[in-house]
Amino acid sequence: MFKKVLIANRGEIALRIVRACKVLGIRTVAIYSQADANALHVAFADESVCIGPAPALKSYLNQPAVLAAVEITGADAVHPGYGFLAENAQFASAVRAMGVEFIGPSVEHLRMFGDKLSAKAAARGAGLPLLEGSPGAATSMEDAMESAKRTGFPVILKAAAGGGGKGMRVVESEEELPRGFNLAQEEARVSFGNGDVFVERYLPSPRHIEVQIAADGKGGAIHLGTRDCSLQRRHQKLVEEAPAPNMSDATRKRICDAAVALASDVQYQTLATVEFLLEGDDFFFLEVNPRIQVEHPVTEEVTGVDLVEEQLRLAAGEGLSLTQDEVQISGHAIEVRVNAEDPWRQLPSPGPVTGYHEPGGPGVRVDSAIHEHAFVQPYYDSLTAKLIVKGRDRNHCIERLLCALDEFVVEGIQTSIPLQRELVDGAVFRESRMYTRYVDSFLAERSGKK
Ligand code: MV4
Repeated sequence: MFKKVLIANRGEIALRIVRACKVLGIRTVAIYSQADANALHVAFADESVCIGPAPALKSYLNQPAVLAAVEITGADAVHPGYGFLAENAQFASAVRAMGVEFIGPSVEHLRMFGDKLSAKAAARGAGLPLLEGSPGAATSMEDAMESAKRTGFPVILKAAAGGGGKGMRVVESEEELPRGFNLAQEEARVSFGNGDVFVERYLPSPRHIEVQIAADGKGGAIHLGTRDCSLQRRHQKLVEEAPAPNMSDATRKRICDAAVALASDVQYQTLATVEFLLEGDDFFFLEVNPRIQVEHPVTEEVTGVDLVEEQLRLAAGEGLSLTQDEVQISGHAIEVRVNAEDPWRQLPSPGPVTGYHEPGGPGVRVDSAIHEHAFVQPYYDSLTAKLIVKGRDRNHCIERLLCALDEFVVEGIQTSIPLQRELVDGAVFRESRMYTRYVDSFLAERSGKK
């Protein structure tokens, strides 16, 4: 096992990684920007190094500064968390070139899954169901039109280098295609420096279902069940749960087997999430997230597996700690992301926290990076804490969650909690009828009523 892990991240995930390392007897190094000198992840790590000024480009995304911190602290592994440099193949390669382990997939797999077209090709190779569309990048407007007509409208145009919704455009008809194609291509070029765009059949109201997998790099792979992340706004997830509700056992088995087949086929190593769109009993491969995800705790709560520990062991070459038969899903877990934002307008709400009380009681877990004297920085993502609640079944979990949300006090800044409380208390969520555009329609209806 590693002796000293440098955590190339901040906030709740940095703290989560510190905790997993401590349990395994690994020393931890925090890196921090000048704005984060008083942050909790710095306080709880064994060592810390300031790597630059507040803006992420000058600190957490500044590769030479992060690599210098690795060098001077003598860390033998780097955990990138999520976001920042977690899926950066160049960074992973630079870390490994120093003889230090990057706790994540190989550079080859980061490249494979960083490009949506090569990810789809890998999924096709492993026999996963895909949405019809262009065979590769649409090289011209004519090419895109030909694929769209063959697929049938509506179609969606997606940037090959995209992800998280950037560079996507829905096109309803032939007439709209030229404009949509040019806009998508331009947005892809500006955002990613790669204008490749592909065509896919558009599903108007699918569910977003994902499967957690863990793999040993030698073709051995297991899944840790499903999550439903359909409650999103502007591609930011608001509520996630495990297992995905309202799915037949047969569909659940097929989707989990598909995710394992892909991981096994490409000889993947470490953790990943395989994302799908689900419509009725049909599911379609979307993309692979080759990292620990924000919503990993709901899977931990229903499987009893510490995913960050598992990730550390896999990176150290120790292999999987359990077999597929040993993965047992029990009960239900829901996570609410506590974002520092105006819940109705989704505008960031940074500033000093003046009062803070975390909920408690059975089945309640809070992964947080704030406290009653914290300052929420304006420079970074607005995620400040995650409330994860477990119950014996979904209804029990919802009741516990509502109590916990009512107890959760954060003063001085606005949080997303009031919106999430209304969402999880509503009939659509209670009856597991969520779909990807549901939050938008909920908000449109709500503002109409006021
Ligand atoms: C789609 C889709 C409908 N049809 N692809 C959004 C993020 C990126 N991972 C893919 N996304 C979508 N791809 C086809 N062919 C709808 C979405 C989508 C979405 C997916 C999951 C959760 C929320 C979403 C919100 C808007 C659009």
